Amino acid sequence: VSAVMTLVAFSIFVSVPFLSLATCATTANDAASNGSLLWGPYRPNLYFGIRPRIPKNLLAGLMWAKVDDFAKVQNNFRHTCEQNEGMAGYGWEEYDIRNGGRQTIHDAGNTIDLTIDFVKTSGNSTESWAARIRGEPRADVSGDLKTTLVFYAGMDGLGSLEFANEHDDLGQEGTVTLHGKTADLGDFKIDITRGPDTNVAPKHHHPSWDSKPLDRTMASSMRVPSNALWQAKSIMFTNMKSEVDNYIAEYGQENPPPAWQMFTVANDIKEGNFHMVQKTFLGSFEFDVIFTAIDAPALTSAEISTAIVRTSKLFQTKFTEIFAPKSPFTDPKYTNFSQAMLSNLVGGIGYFYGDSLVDRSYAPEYEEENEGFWEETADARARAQVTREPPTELFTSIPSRPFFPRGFLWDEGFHLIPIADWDMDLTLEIVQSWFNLMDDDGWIAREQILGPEARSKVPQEFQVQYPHYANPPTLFMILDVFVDKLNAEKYDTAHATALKDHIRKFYPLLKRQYFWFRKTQWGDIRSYDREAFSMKEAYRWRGRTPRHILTSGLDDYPRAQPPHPGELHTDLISWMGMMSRSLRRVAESLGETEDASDFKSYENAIVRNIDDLHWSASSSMFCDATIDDYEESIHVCHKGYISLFPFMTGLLRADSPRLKAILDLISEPSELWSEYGIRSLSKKDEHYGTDENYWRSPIWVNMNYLIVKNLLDIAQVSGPHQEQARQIYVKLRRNLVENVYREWERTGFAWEQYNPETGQGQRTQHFTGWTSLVVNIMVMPDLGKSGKGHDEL
Ligand code: 6A9
Repeated sequence: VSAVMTLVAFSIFVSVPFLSLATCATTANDAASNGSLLWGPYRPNLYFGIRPRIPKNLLAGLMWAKVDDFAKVQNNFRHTCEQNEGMAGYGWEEYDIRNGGRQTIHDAGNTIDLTIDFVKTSGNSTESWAARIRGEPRADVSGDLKTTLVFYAGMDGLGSLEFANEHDDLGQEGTVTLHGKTADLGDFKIDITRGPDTNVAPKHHHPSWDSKPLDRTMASSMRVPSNALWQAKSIMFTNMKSEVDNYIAEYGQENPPPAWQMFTVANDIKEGNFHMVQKTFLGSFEFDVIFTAIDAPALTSAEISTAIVRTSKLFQTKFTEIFAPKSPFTDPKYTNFSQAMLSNLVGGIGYFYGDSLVDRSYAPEYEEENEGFWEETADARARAQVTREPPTELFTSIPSRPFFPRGFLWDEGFHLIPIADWDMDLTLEIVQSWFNLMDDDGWIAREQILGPEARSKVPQEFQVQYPHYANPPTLFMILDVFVDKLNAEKYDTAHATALKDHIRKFYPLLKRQYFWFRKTQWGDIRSYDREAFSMKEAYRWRGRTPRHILTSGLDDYPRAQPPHPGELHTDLISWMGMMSRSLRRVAESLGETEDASDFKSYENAIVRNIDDLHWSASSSMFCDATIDDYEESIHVCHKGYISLFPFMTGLLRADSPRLKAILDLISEPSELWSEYGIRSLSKKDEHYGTDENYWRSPIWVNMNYLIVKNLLDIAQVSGPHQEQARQIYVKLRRNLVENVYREWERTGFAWEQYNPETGQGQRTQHFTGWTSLVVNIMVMPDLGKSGKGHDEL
């Protein structure tokens, strides 16, 4: 009973973040009209959170906890995805953004496995959806498991939402219904069903429950500030706490109700903008949440069952067509794995809306012209004049639901590689959404931290974005995919025309961003004594500190020491080469011939200068460059991903004299090769595995994807290194897939990076962003000869 005291000591408050200036996103109506994309689990930071792709509208979510122990209930409540909640794996096993899919949640801490089938059905005019929520006690459960679940819906902004039931009906009618209305959605209802008769409520054995609904369904309404709605768990606890206080006032410490009767929201239906439905079950359970237009018949439980089966079949058929793994990954275990990886990537797509913080002071310190510039820029950042930019929207996939549930620019180009094969129109929507964020100069912020919910996950010093900081332009890799589609003969004319129209719409933005990169990230080549400078193609990331170039994406990879304004970066010039090439191809496909020839000459000059400025003959590798104490230009060589960049961005031809050295470096076990993938830094580098060791040895799947893909390209055309490339390709492809698979099987998760000595997944858990590229790697051709190519290396 003393535990009752501890629970009374909840530290609960609902903080009210800054008022946001509501502006209307111009694309909201487009979004609403794109029916099959309207609804989804677009709050991927939650285990299950639904919203439409419309700003300031309905938000729904699910929370649950095991309720057998006073002291633990508060910590047991699940809502936002967290890495430290003892999950034994969770995620989408099948998911197609158009139809829905199935998520399972293995909640070891609460000894329950949840299965959530989410299905979308489009009626005549309205999009409907249903979620079937099922719980099954885990094998190791002790005694009678009592689980409480709270489904909530909140109305952000203008619109109404209220219970249709009278207080007394609950439990008698079985279904609890919310009625709502917004300008975009019209009149709608949400039914929370009672579920089948197999559901059992815990026995009622305390006088406090004499007047409560027998099936333990409680409905509770509250009014909370719109911009605090995302704090649903605190809101619920606030509500629960006053109930708990009431129980204690009435029954004292001597005879309190058991935990599962005490941890309840108030059974209190009234006007408000936040409504909860709480259900408590003994053992396994099932119920549905159904969204339909108000005058449409709600989907019956049988119809939902049919929709679930149909959704699964459609997914399986489509998956087999597009992503059936190729040899040697034909075992069904790889198919399940691949389906889960793709589904988590697509199921992780979110819709974000909110204001963001930008320093638009354009302070002179940010010019980075002087030696020691990083001290000036650090000072300037400390004194930053931060403006709160008006709300923007972003439709994007994310690196990781528990840890980075928001958009990252260069991650997104990688995410869209599998997505483009799966759903081209979806890809266009996402690319469009990102390009809509571009400012007048051509800048897109690297990290999209929109609104207070997103900011709550980011330490303050990382919240502000700077309009002179770049990030690799990986969305241009997707433009290449678009152009490939256009050029593919089998692409039908209607699709090709639509795609071309889209690209034409993007085109001015692409150019604007390209010239923003050239204007802001140019490299100073005055101190370099080289020939081929007519085109001055050289580049330097802005925003570096002695230890990091966060803007490059390879945060702590070793670079020139100390930083110097005359430094030149191999990865950035390579990205610029890739960008020039894609733009040239886009311009060609649109018939913009003059532009195409301009981009072609930039492309050529970049390729020439990569060789001229970045190839170190003495080290036989590509290197960064800088200016030393004697004002001489020198190379800064650290074998690793940076030295592979001209290759990884597809700028080395099959007959390039540099290729042999690259292939040797990749395949050398004492340098980059490991049994689990290519390491970020050579084992022989003095910085190998040191300090943060983020990009200083671990294996990253996005970079490995580029390596495999370019090996494949070299292996498929005749050339002096074709056979060597083929052999490395066969073995690397196998190592990568097998390792990510093994770790997924072992831990239940995909990981941010993999340990080069053991292959173990590490850093961020549930990293379902670019690690999902294994899906594409599995469908690449097996170039192994007689099935044992892997033994030839
Ligand atoms: C800091 C801490 C809860 C780092 O995947 C996103 C990025 C990549 O773009 C980048 O290349 N990740 C890579 O080096 C993760 C960045 C996370 C920054 C957030 C706040 C959160 O604390």
